[in-house]
Amino acid sequence: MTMRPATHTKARWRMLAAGAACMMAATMLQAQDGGGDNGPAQAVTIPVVPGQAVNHQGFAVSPTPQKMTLDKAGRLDISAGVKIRDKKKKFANDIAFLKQNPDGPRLDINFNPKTAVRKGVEPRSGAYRLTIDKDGIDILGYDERGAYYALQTLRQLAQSPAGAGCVLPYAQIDDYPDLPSRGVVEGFYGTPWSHEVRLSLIRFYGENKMNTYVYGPKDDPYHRNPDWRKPYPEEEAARIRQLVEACRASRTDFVWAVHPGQDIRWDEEDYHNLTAKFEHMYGLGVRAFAIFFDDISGQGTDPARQTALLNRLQKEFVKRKGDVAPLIICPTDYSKLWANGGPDGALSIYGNKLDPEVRVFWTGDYVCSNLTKETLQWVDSRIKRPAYYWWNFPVTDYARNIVMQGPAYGLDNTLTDKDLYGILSNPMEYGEASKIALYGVADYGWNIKAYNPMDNWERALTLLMPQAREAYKTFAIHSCDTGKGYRRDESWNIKTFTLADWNDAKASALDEELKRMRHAPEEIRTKCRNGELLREIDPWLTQLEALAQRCAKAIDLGRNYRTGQDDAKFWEAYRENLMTHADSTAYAAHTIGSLKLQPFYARLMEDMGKGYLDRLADDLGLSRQTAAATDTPRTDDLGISLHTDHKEQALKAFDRSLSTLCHLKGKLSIGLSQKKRACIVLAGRTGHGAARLSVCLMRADGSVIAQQNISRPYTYIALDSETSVIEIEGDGEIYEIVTG
Ligand code: 14T
Repeated sequence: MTMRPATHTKARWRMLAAGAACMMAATMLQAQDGGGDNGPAQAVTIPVVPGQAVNHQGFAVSPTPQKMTLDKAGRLDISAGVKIRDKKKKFANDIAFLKQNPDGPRLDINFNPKTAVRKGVEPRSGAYRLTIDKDGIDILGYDERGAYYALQTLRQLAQSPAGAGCVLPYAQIDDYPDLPSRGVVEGFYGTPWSHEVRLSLIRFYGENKMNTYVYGPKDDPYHRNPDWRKPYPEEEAARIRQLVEACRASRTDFVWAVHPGQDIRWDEEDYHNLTAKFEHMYGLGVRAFAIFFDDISGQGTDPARQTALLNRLQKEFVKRKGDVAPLIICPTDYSKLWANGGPDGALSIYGNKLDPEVRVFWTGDYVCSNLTKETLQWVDSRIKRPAYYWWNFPVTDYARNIVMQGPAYGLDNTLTDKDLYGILSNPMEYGEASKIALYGVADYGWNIKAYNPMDNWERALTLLMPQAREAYKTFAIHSCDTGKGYRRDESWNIKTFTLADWNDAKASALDEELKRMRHAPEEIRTKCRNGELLREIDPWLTQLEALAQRCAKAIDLGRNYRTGQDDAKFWEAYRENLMTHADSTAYAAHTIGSLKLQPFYARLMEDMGKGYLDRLADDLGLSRQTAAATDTPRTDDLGISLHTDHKEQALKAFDRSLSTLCHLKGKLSIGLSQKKRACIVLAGRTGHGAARLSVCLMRADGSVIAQQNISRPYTYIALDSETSVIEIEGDGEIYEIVTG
């Protein structure tokens, strides 16, 4: 994996932060329940997920058809097979889901633009009509792709729970895509997808009527500098050829992207290097190309040169070949955040000079942002064509500690192909786990008005993990927010609370969800049949369980806390439920539930900790004033003096905070400048072994009054009037010492 230079990364954060600022201004704001719900870290407001689950009565088709009339009273039973007439002999590999039977009801598959249009099928690639009635099944595509899509619809109906694999409702489906292009751009930083994952995704594109896969992984050296000029070595080349073939089977356009901008020279030699590479890719079967100029500096960014290059390639390569699709360009100015919108800016240069057939990528107002009418009006008026939307979702290369499992939302429902040419999602390096989001993108690009993000997400969960659907939902609902940049709603099914607004009903409701969370990982691990998906999400499943565990224990602690009984037991359980350094490190690497649940846990623990220390102080007759937390406790105020080689460390045992502790190795001597009645030591171990500490009480002359071992986390030591020094010695962690 290549790393970007630090300066680049910094700039990137500024941009992403600006994105978050815009999100705050969003009109659909989440109603914050009960105040303080999310703790101090959640000052941002995140738009709620639009839409809601719909009852599809057992027949869900993906993507949502434009017009579908089902007559469930009529049923065509194809359990004994169908008699297939594949007029053009193109679909032999697409009918494996059907049993064939020369005596069964007939299935006619045909496509032909003229006939189709005459019969009212939309005149565009991918359009089809599917009819199912007592006489059999008719498929008429506008083109081959349309007929293939009709077969996908038929397969989905047959495999629907209500169809039980073979009983179809009578149906008339007139369907076509809203946008010419729908699909995926493998354009993220990080480990590129494996060959197997790519093949699995390519199947998924076809099944869900996506028609474009742009291959442009940032960490493929033959895609960008230094090696974009070189042909792929034999093995890699063979794999690309296989991808192209798989795409052909999925009726998906394979677009090979080159990223030459960082070191391109605007001379004949590099022009020929580029065409030679294109020829090489053409030889591997590639028939569509993109050139990326994103994230570069230097002479490669020159929009006039970029334009001249693409125009020349259109003329001398694309047109000359005759069977190559128009080029796609990713501008250096791919987001409004830094795009020069002036008449001399890159976008206007494209608008005025770039071959009108060339498609132009656009990510929106920010790098990761919502798809709005405004952003398209802004860019389209400059590039003078409908932009090609590159959606940086569910990509997580800027927040690598999360796995994005949330709904695909933030896409305007009123757009048409006049506003944009297509939508491509830039996914995560976890290809299988990206399918939830891709299922949404497929649906949106096909039928924009009907797009219902929440319903789509619910359907995706069923499709992707039918064996453990509810468990996957539980995992997914707490795996949505990025924590930075492009914020996403998360955990919308729960209401959290604080110690101050504790409510038993809320506590038990949350407990129920936490129970589901605790059991979800095991359920998923045993029942999910997609091994690769399991491997991808495994570390987050572990964190889901741990998070649920500590939240549930925090609630239990809350119940104990509120009874106000047994200081020793409370501390033992409390300390057990603090995150160790290792816990925090693991959670930081694979974060889940960061919008609501982790803040809930942290806040509840903190509030209980403070309250508990106050209580101990009360018991020892200290005023709460004295016990109030100060960042650097003043030993004078506490009536003590400390004698140790590590005073900084030692002070942490007196700072009235349980979230800081003193790792004691050796001796800590506490001089009592005021008489004290008792001393409570809150100690413990993080990780392994019990604390091994001993306490020695001494008179002013150094003579010993008493000595005892501290083996329990909570130790109460009664002091007599002669005690003037408390010496603690050994190896262990002291969270707090309260004397009074
Ligand atoms: F080409 C673009 F449209 C684009 O989005 N480029 C990259 C993309 O590869 C990456 O996956 C995505 C999400 O992080 O954002 C772009 O990368 C950036 C964005 C920045 F703001 C790289 C540096 C930045 F400063």
